[in-house]
Amino acid sequence: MLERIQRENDIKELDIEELYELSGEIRRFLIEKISKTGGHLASNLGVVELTMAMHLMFDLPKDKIIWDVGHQSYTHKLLTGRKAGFEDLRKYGGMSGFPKRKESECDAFDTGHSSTSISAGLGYVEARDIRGEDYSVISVIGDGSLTGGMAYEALNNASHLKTNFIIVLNDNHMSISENVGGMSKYLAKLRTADFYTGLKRGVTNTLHKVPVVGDSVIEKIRRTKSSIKQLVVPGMFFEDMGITYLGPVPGHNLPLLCKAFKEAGKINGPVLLHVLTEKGKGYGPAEEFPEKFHGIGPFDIETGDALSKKGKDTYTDVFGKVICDIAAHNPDVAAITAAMADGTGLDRFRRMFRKRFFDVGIAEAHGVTFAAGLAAGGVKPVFAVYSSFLQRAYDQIIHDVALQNLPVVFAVDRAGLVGNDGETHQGIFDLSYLSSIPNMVVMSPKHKWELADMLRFAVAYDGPVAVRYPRGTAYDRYEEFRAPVVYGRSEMIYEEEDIAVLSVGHMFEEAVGVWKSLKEKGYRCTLANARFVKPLDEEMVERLGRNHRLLVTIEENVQSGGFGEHVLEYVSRRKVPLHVLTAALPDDYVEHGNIDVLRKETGIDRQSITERIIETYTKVVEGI
Ligand SMILES: Cc1ncc(C[n+]2csc(CCOP(=O)(O)OP(=O)(O)O)c2C)c(N)n1
Repeated sequence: MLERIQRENDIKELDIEELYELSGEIRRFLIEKISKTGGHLASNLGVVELTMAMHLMFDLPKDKIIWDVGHQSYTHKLLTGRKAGFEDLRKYGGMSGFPKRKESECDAFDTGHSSTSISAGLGYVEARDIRGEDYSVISVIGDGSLTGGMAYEALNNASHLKTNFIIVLNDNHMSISENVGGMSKYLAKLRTADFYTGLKRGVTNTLHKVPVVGDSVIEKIRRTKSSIKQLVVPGMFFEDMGITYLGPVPGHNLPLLCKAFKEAGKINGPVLLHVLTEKGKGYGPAEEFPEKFHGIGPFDIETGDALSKKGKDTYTDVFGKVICDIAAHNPDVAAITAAMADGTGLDRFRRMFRKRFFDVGIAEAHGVTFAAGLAAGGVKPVFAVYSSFLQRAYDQIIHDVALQNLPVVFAVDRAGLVGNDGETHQGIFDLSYLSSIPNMVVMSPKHKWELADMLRFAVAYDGPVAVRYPRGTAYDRYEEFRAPVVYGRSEMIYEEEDIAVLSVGHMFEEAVGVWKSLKEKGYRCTLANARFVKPLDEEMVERLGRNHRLLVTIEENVQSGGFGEHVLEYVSRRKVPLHVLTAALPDDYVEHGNIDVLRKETGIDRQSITERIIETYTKVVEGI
């Protein structure tokens, strides 16, 4: 059947038996491909029928399907003629793991971060209505993503609509791990309601047909506070906001899903279609361990075991262990995650210090202000968060934390290039956005021991402080370089003259390579580790200015506003006699791919940096 799907809307040629066959083929295809390339499996297996139903009931690319996060769009990609793309899924130059407008006309909106789909969908709806156009807009949001505040802002804003807008709530009661919070509990109650009696319009119509039951009775039912109302009119939370609730619909029943979409399409206003799906559906290991199969590397299909064996500690592992050790000795330390307990290494903390662990849902902005509140109340919060997701909370960091100089620790994971997740997930802006904030201290460790030392320093520090470290194996050489972390002080590793290489955090590993090749080629070269991006170690810059001609900064962050620019600004302002060469990422978004390939492509691999240094130094010496 899959062979017959060459492009969008081809699915409409299949009869019901063939459609059932297709759903099985899609699942087998996804399991087989993702077992080789890695990717998001469990969420995709859960939405096979839901995606098929949308493709059957709507007309792409005229109608707009907007995925939230977008990690569950693989079936959508298959049904829009992108089967061949799965060979190179998430590889450099290959197909993205997320919807991309530049990849297909059928991808209505780019995503990667959560809780945006209702806002974007509402924008489409208003644009459609302003321009007098005629198409359907369907935003698909998971129950996990519905923990993000933006989703509520959008629902609130959508309530006035008098034209159709379909919001599909894809409820598998899971975020990456078990979903959290009051809305999740509320949805759990709705799950037991019957789809047909749950169709509010149906209920209203039925009541109208009974002679003695008039509008007043219906109104009374709607106004009562009793749980009986819940049985008659489920989804009151949405209904009371002016959003028609339809459901819950069994999410693996294709005919029922199609019927529900037909109903939803008739409503002149916003409608929330509550669809119940199972994460990992159709593949035993993913059904049993949906968290493990949320995003996974290559694995063995028979056993479900990951093919890459656990190697050395990652920076995340080191953070997870050290923060538990710190908390064991300091009862004031609390940890916060925004739905990423495992990803950030806080799973152990969750088990060990239940009362001091907070999963706030996919709500980074709230997480930051919540941390500020904890700090104001005397607790020492450590917010472990991915660099790209912390972007969401820029104002909260300024307004709620830094302005009041509150001692919140930001453990900024996945800083720098992250690889296969691509543009939306690269953590390449944090040095710029954090170091522009007054009161903020920004550090980055060169190896695993320094991460431990910096975390201890950060927890003891009385003000806002960020420690940023990357994805992947923690560097475990140069253990002997472990001088105590001193506020605002960098670290000299090897001192010579002429050329000085000053690196930030994990780029130390590349810097060592650069330094070695320069030495091999006969250059005299100093190697130093910045440690602090803010405040800048001005003394070190002055010291290097005395016997060097070229200072090279190396960081995995965009050039604009990054460490190199801070050094440049200082050198220029204080007229330090140094030429500065900044190795950083260009003013651009970096697509998906292997990190080594991406570094090469963006010119921050050791070979490219070495070549640039030699070229620049030659010019400096020749006075060009
Ligand atoms: C702002 C932001 N924070 C965190 C994440 C990481 N993340 C990706 S998917 C996901 C869970 C989403 O759960 P849900 O919406 O229920 O989708 P499901 O995977 O269960 O289908 C999280 C936390 C993200 N993409 N964006």
